[in-house]
Amino acid sequence: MDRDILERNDPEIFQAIVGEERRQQAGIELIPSENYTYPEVLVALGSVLTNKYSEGYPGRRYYGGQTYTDKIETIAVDRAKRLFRAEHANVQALSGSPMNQAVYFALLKPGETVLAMDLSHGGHLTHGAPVSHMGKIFNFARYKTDLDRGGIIDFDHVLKLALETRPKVVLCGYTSYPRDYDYAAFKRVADRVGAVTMADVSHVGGLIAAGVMKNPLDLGFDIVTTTTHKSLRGPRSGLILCRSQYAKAIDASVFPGLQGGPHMNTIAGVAITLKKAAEPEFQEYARSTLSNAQTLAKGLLARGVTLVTGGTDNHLLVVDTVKSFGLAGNRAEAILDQVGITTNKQIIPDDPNPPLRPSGIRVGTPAATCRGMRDAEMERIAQWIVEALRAADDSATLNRIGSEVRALSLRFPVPGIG
Ligand code: DSN
Repeated sequence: MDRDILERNDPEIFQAIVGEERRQQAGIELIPSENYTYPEVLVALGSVLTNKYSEGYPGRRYYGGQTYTDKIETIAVDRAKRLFRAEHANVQALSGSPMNQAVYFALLKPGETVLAMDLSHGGHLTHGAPVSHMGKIFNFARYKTDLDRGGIIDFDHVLKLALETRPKVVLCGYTSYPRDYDYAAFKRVADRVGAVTMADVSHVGGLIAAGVMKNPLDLGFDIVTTTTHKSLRGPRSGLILCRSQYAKAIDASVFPGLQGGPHMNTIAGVAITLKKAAEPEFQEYARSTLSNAQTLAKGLLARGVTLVTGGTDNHLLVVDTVKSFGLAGNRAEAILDQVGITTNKQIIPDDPNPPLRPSGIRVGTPAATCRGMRDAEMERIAQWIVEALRAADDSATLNRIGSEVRALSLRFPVPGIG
């Protein structure tokens, strides 16, 4: 960003950006779906590529002047295929929701059935929440986790549901599920009913790219979707990876089915991200993201906190704040905001409370790990979370924790903030 020109010509927006930079630098980001992208990606996002219309695909565009955009998109596609061992990749989805919508429209007619996770057990809005357009257009049948067995998925139950509802798509992959996914078991269910297998791995896309979590494409899945701005550390975008037999339908569904011009500045940022994700430093980052989540979980459990499923296998934890602290999730989120620790309120499985006043919060380690925080910091964060939520209305304690959080945060620079 040419900062001077913006400061001179639109000081209101400039100051808001500076304010957000200070907020990000002075606090600890624990929202599991957030991360800090690379400075190189910020350069691409702010480049002249944003001026260009590129409807179509490389070599088959509806506008002229595509010498460089074709090159960029081809590089992004090749890197995505290589990194995820995919037969085909589409890099044009503008973000997570259109990415999943494009897949549904490629595979289903209105009214056909998708078997997906119940929202309160970790499923995503685009996995057919009744308030979403997708929930109205397609029919979503729901499986849940088995809380008596540590939050695993009961595949006898999933199979029974599949035999009853005959889904065209069996979908796994979630937004607030702290365990790994048993892709092989999902595939067995899908094969029994002749369904297409789809995994939305948006949360763990970076961990899969780094090879520290299983890749559903290696296990025979047909279609995998992932956003690029979570554990992958890229710009806000979506990737659709699939077997060749679905390539044509997926591409046509993204454009012209659902979208117009792709955001070429973002696609350049995705290409940069995918190159970085193939480097050894990224594998080390992904390993640390997982081990930090273990340390954070241990620190919370040791202080008597109730975690949904009792722990985590990935980068995120769901804290039952009602059971642990007698606080609704929105209250817990607000208290932690006050001390500079950012989390998000979260419904827990079969939550009796509504989404804006749910029973929990979600915390995760991708962003903090990106800044270089490790075990010692995770242990300290667990202590602060518990102290702050127990203190609740005690402003002296919250002020003291707030100063400590700020002091620690300033020691760990946020990438991209100069
Ligand atoms: N909003 C994302 C998340 O926080 O998980 C999913 O869309």
